[in-house]
Amino acid sequence: MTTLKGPGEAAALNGSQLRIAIVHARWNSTIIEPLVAGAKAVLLKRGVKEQNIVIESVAGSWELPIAVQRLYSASQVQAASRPSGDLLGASHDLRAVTPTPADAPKKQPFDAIIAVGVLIKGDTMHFEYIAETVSHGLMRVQLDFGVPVIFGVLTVLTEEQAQIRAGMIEGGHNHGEDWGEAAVEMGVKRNLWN
Ligand code: DLZ
Repeated sequence: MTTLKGPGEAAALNGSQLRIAIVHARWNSTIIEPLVAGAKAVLLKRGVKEQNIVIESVAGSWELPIAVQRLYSASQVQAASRPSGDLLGASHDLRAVTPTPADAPKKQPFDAIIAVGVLIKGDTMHFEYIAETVSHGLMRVQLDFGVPVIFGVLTVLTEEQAQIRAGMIEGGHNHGEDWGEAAVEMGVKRNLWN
């Protein structure tokens, strides 16, 4: 079915091989919390394993681009320095090779990162500067690093608009769920297109 608003249905996606990060701002935390919960619930529904979902926070939305950039870089370094099928302990003794337990976190770079923030317009120009700069910053990270960065930043004029988009008000819809879907879709497709 086609819808006027929203992304519509993607083909059934299997996120079981994905590692996904959610980085969220702490400003406007009562709205951030349901958005993050909604995103995480969809990741789990799509098969992403709990241990492969990393959630980090930063003070405000302004900090999101650098946080996404550093988290992704760190995940690349980790993946390069620690092969899967891990050698726990004595790495020269082949008898010490221990298979990675099924519930161990994956050591691959993140397949997608969701950046979550809530910017509410105030009386000054802060909103405009932060909204525009953060949008550009997140786009830059995703293109420079080739990792999908899901734009989970609400830029709203009132708190009520944000609450509607966090599904906190009757008739609203939790956009965090859409961000979770987008992360799985882009994680899977990015790996196909590699
Ligand atoms: C300063 C500020 C203001 C006024 N409003 C918001 C907001 O609505 N949402 C948000 O995520 N962050 C806000 N911040 C904080 C900035 O993003 C940033 O954390 C600080 O300027 C420190 O760099």
